[in-house]
Amino acid sequence: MKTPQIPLKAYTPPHDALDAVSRFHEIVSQRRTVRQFSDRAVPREVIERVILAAGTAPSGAHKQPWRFIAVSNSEIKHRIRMAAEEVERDFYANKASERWLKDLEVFETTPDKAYMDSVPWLVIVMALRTTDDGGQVYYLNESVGIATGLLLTAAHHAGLATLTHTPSPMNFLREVLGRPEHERPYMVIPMGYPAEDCTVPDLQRKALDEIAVFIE
Ligand code: IYR
Repeated sequence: MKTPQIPLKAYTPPHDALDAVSRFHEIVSQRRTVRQFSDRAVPREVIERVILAAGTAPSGAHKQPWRFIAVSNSEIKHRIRMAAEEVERDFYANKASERWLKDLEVFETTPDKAYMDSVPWLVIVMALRTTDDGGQVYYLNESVGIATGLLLTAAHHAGLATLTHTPSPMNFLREVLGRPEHERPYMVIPMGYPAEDCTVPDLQRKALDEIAVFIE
């Protein structure tokens, strides 16, 4: 059966294109990865919408090969923290190269992930290695990467701070969360308001001529 075609409802911004994209850039340029979170509550409805926004991502053959596990349960957050810290202790003590540790100095990261207890939500992104009924998926990393980018952007748009955390290995998540084999843990994303005294490293973003090449 052929999928029916419908007319595209094209999105027209309320401002001209340059004005619209400039406003958007202004908003997203304020996003920073945060490692100090407030315990201020975030309603579940907000997280639901953020996830719905992530779920608008394009995906290979529209298989939508992602699942977002949103955890506010203190006991489960704590179990994730404990397991993640164990993995990170091994990373800092044994796995990371000298160069890697040097590159991380500016972020002052350590195996201590105390914010995983205080942050109101941990959103764990799962990449589906097959569809839920065992079917093929395509361009899995690209698809889930785009969805995760939208998740971070939607959270930022709602005033929420995020952190992209990839403890490695992170198989423990499937067990702690009771998730099936075909869900591959992709990223752990603490999501909440930044702490009032939150600081971030003074980093600069690359200029346009460093990230873009125009061939006209
Ligand atoms: N996963 C570790 C180390 C770490 C690695 C990178 I690359 C970062 O950009 C930040 C941290 C941790 O979370 O501490």
